[in-house]
Amino acid sequence: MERSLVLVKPDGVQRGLVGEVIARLERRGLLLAGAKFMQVSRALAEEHYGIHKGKPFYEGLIAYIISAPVMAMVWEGPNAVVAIRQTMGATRPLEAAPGTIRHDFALEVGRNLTHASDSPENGAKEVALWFKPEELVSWRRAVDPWIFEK
Ligand code: D4T
Repeated sequence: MERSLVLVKPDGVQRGLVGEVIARLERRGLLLAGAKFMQVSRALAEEHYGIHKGKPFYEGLIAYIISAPVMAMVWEGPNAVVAIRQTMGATRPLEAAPGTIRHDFALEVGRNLTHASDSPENGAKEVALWFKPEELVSWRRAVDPWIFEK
């Protein structure tokens, strides 16, 4: 089953939106496989956002993600990466579709509330970067056959 790292970033935590994000992912039918409330170190932030190093927004992005605690989670399901990014909405909140988290709760790209992995490969990489294997729970819900076709 495909996995994605999901972060409720510091702005989402400060604004009391952790429950809202979890509720929307649960309601969609996705399965929670891990969660931890944590302060992100600069080292982890730099590794996670390594691809953006040198870009004009890089320093601000690192400062933002380490500014206060985040809720880090792993969610899984069929095509979880695409499904979760759809629930989050476009990176720039003004381009996010109505009904998505970023449309409904955000205005600026530098305060866009959440992170979600952008490919299954990056999902696996990011889950391994943020979580130890023993922090992940492999389980199934009784309702899964009513949500997952296979
Ligand atoms: P994250 O990684 O936060 O889920 O964002 P996305 O996957 O949706 O988008 P991204 O990797 O292109 O950008 C990472 C992060 O950088 C911030 N950002 C991005 C910014 O502050 N200014 C910008 O111009 C861009 C492109 C927002 C998300």
